[in-house]
Amino acid sequence: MGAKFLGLDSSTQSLSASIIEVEKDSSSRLVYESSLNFDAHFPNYGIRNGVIPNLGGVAHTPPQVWVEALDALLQQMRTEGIDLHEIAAVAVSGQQHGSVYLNESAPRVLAALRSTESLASQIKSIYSRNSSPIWMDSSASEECREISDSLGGPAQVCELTGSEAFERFTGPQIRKFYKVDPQAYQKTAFICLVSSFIPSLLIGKIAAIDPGDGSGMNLMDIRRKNWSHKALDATAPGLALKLLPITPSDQLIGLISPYFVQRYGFNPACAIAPGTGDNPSSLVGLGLVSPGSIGISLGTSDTVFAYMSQPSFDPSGQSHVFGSPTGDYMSLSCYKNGSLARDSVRNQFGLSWSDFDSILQKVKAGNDGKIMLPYFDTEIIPRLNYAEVQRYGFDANDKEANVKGVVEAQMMSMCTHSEWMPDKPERIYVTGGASANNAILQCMADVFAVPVFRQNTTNAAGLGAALRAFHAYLNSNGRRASWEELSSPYINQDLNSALIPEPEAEKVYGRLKKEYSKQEKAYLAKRKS
Ligand code: ADP
Ligand code: XUL
Repeated sequence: MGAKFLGLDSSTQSLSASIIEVEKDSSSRLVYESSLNFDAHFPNYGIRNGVIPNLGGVAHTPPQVWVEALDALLQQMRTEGIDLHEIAAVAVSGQQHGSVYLNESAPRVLAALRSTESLASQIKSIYSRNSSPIWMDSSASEECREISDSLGGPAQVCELTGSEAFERFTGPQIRKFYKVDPQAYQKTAFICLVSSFIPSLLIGKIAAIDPGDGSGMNLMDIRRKNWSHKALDATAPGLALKLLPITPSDQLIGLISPYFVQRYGFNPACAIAPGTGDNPSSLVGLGLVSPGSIGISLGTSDTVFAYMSQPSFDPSGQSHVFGSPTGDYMSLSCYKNGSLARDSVRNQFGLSWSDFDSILQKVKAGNDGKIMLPYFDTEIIPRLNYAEVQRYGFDANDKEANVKGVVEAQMMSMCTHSEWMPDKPERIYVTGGASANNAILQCMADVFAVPVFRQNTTNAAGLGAALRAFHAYLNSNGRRASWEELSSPYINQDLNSALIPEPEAEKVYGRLKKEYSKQEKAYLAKRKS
């Protein structure tokens, strides 16, 4: 039996576990997956789809949900008979940008956890803020402007940090916290991301942030991969003292804390690798460790991403450059109207996924000229701080047109807005909950006009985390395995199982993409005037 590595993915709606087993020749296979949905397991927090509902543009989650989920998932794994003693190393993938605010008692409390009591009950006093702003928050526009002005304008912020200032990015959120509640900000001794908070619980001390998730903050110098003091100063006073230095992705950050050894049977020698964001983690989970293919994640957010050897910026300023766990870079475009927009159409008409699927297949490519702009919620691309679905040639009651319209719009928007990415994709690798849906993937293949490949799992972020744990573990033992080698067992090369563009549909979308862009431009111009 080979060594095992555990990836934990703390995403918007759930916490998931992925275990890989490694053979002597370093090849590995996925041997276990499980997931725990936040809404279903923790109804007492009143969250919906992982978020406190009805706060307008504010999107927060109580971090205690993520903490309770960690205990509950490990307990569930034990109950299923998983021997956690076999795990050699663990890495975490976290929803990006979300931040957790801790007071000065945190290091003491984390170092002294007793295995007889739950994590949540022991750490409830370590927060300087009870809820965490997450990536869906769109309420920090003023702070984005202030940071941008102070750093010389949007282009300068992008050149320095890899992205223009965005509402959901951690820097603008920290600035907002400092302005709204300066006393609580003052009492904050440490600021973590979701991807460094969970590892902090695992090692029993505050864990550092890696370049992959650090680049989602508007605080990290994207080329040097350390904090930019100019950006920190533009954000909030004393911020440097609240952040640990950025840690390289391939170096272990500690051993698992005795709490997890005693409570769940982990081996005391089990090592913890740095956490990173779910998109950087998916990048390596999908094997995107060199140019040529793109990844699309159809999770709560829809994202389009690709490996880059050097930073190259979106001229429109709508997308991002992040660090990649390989030590290089990645491009990323993110949409807020992803799964929840598809869910909203499905729920409106009371459809199952299989009904949704049948309609998508039945209605011809092009939706008889009917076009939707799918802004069920505020949007990131294009940047909109209001929700307003636009329907051209149909209304909200037309079931077929709405189902086809939402998916076509999402695919056409992702395709047209990722044209800036340096490499033209030859293949798309997909992940995320909705990547289980063939009809959605067929529409993707037709719109992008390239084959779409699925993995054995819909959670590349969790798989990527397990692979990162393995990579950092090898590195710490003086063995440098290439990312190509580590990720190759998971790359689906089988064209027979891929979704192939249909020539007629491809032609239709060739025309319709132009029409979609025209409608989008006209709508934005109308809203501006
Ligand atoms: P996250 O990781 O962001 O929490 P997931 O990747 O787990 O989210 O995706 C969750 C979403 O997957 C749900 O909101 C749901 O809309 C979508 N989903 C699940 N199954 C299907 C399906 N068969 N077809 C389309 N969408 C699906
Ligand atoms: C990426 C982004 C989302 C979150 C949640 O910039 O905001 O994809 O990582 O998954």
